Amino acid sequence: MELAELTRTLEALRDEALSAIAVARDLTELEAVAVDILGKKGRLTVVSRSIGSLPPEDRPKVGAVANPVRAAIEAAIAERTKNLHSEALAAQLGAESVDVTLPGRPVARGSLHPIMETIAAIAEVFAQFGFVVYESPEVEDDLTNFQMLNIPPDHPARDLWDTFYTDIDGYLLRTHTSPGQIRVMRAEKPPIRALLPGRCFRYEATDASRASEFFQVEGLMVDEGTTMGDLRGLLDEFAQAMFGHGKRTRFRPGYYPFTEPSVAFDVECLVCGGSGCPACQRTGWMAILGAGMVHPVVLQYGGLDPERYQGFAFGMGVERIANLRHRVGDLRQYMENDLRFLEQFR
Ligand code: 2NL
Repeated sequence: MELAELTRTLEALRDEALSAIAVARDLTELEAVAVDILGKKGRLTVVSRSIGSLPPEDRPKVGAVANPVRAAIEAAIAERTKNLHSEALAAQLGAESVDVTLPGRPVARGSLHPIMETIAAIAEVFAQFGFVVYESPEVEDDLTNFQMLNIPPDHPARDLWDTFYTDIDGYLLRTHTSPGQIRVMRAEKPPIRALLPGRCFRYEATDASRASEFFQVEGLMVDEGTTMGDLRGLLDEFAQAMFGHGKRTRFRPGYYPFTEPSVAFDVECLVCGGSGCPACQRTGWMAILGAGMVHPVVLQYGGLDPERYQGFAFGMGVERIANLRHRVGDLRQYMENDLRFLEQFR
């Protein structure tokens, strides 16, 4: 090939390459153009090789044409590569964009079981008077559940607590949280202000007001010079906080083997306000809890000197308090775990 023809071929190749580069729609097409022109067997490469067959004096002249042609093609490929990359990135960002103004997916929130919510509300009131929450085992020994609470083995009062016994001699499911209070007395030095919420067990047939599993909260205060007046004042504050300020309260005589004297604590009927209605059996009062001054024998079992220390204790059924708070009629609902019931307490 002679010089003039070679120059035309190179310029034609350049123009063809530049327009092919310009219309390449993606990096794959661009790469195909680059291989076709600049590759080892590419057309520009092949033409450039033929320079060797020209007479020596012509070679620099063709070189002066061929080198800028190669440079122009390489520059065009580099430029197009850059542009295709940023187009691809822009397209990807456009497709993956997040609309931050869309409403979020709602999070399914759980809620406290009404019994746990009631325990928390009770504990919050007594915490304001310095009572600390303790926990204690659900499987107890007979000694701590009964004997240390002044209930000897053949005492008729045992009939008050129908008990689940385990197959390990001397061990049972606690019938109340009182054994936990014995454990607190044995572990702590007065002044003691303890609150013991927990699950208790009694061998009973289940109906709307009785269950073989239920929750209790018990309180215990022991110090020098603790009186029944302190108990009355504390329980009155509790009733106001739980059931409404201005509610009247009263003590009635009661009986428990572990307290002497023992009382029942009533609040004026939340339904009729004291005038008498079916909800309070026409008495005008609702029984809230039982309480009393800790029996001296029980203090002794707790490792405390009854000549030096006095104490009061009280116990309440959590389901009963929850029924009053939420106007639930049947305590079996607390155990069925039916979400249609539980969702009402959010
Ligand atoms: C009720 C009555 C009560 C107690 C629990 C208690 C604990 C010790 C000593 C003395 Cl260690 N007493 N606890 C006292 C009176 C009543 O519970 O009917 N609860 C549902």
